[in-house]
Amino acid sequence: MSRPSLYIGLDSSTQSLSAVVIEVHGEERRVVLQTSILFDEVLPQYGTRHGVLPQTDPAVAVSSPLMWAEALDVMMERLAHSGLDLGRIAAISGSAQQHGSVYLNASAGARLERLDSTRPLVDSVAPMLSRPVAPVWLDSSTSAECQQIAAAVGGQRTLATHTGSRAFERFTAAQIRRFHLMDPEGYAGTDRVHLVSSFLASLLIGRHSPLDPGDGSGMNLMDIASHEWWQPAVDAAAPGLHAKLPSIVPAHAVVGTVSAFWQDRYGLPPAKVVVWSGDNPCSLVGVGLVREGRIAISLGTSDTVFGLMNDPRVDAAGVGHVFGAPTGDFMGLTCFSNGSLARERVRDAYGMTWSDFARALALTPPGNEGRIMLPWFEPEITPFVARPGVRRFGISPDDAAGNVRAVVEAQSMAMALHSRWMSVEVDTIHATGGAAANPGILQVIADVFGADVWRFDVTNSAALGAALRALHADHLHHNDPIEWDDIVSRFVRPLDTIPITPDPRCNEIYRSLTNVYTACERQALSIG
Ligand code: XUL
Repeated sequence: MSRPSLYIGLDSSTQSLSAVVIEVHGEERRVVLQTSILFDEVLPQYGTRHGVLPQTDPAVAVSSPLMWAEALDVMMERLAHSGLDLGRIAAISGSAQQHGSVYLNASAGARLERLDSTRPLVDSVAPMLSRPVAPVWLDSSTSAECQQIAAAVGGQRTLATHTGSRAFERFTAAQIRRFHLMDPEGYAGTDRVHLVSSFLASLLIGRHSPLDPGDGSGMNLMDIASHEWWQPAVDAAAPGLHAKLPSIVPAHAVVGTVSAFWQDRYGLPPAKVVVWSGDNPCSLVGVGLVREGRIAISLGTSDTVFGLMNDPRVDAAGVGHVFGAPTGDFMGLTCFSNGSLARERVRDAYGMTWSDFARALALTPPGNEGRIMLPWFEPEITPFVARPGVRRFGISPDDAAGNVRAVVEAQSMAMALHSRWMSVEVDTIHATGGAAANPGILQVIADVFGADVWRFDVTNSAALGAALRALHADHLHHNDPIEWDDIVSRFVRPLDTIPITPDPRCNEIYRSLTNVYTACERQALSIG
């Protein structure tokens, strides 16, 4: 009988680099290792807070590409010493926070080919950078550039129809444009603009890696239907940009093998490297969504609502995004930046623990007696709020329990309201992320959506999704394809035997409260 194969999924998220290793032996498939490196703790020399470099302007959010590279070095060393039989690694793929961009100079191509395995990876990477920092998805400083790009291509709707989203501040086109305008010399000295995903894949394979349609669709530059760069947007972003962009390959493409650097440094085999993707496309398969009809809610640094779509239905109101899915279909996604961040702020404001927070939720009535909060502690992506500030309607800041319920209800109603554009009939929700451990929060979500909520033990859903993509691509490569349903059913199982079900009376309450919430949002945004 053949030896079991290992597949590695890496996830470079905002705050950490994680790895999930799965073992496949015929019909037997299981996760054999999960491990994470928290950037702030393990690599404090870079000075990040929650993975982002401190800035005086709250609209600016950048991080360090060298920190991500060093984390990859540390992770590979960790895997090499984990006791795994490295010779059995069949393929590696990866996931990374979406939208972030890394700027490399013309020497990068040659330098990638001769990374010095006797020295830390960062020593070889530092001279490749044409910009020391990488803007990340939390950045909201590019409103002017968004307007300029939208105007140049004939308006937001045209841009959304082609690229899957209207112009968004954190999307790569606006970020590249701002770099070109603020630092023309730095832009001129840039030979290749990578996403975080393709940058890290390049370090693994020792040459410039292409990117996949899932991450490519987070740039406002790729034609969502043809998976090619959409020239009007590319031209609108910055001069000469087309030549600086990676190529786009299908999500199952093998882009190279683990380079000599890793073989010599840690004894890794020349395993296949499958193109990396964004964390949301990877999470889609990591939470088992390979067909239309269900959605996932990920309660993490950002809260995201996403689901697979058979067709690229674009959001007319412009809050949501259409990305490519690893299955070759599409996915709809709406992102909220005040996710765990807002829940933590409320918890901390009243000196609570998470248990106190859960108790406060349990002690307050669904609907909170009609009281509403808009929890915009930081700039918000959905709806777009440039200047943060918490708004309270009928609720006193002194009412600790009332504020706990208010933040959870507001977030749930915002998720329901701003995901309607996907036109997915939702009867089942897959909940993941840290806050999915709190059943009280999931009950509010079930009641607001009127849907069953299943919890999944996938704090590492993106890394797991990347490992599953590696498995899927490797089998395809050997003309032995495995159906996506089959792949996810072995790995993605709910934590509980029964779901959290909606209470019809509470669902009724939230139906009318969502109208009130909508009016509050509109008033706060001065559009109603
Ligand atoms: C999605 C988004 C975030 C990041 C988080 O559009 O901005 O979910 O991908 O890593």
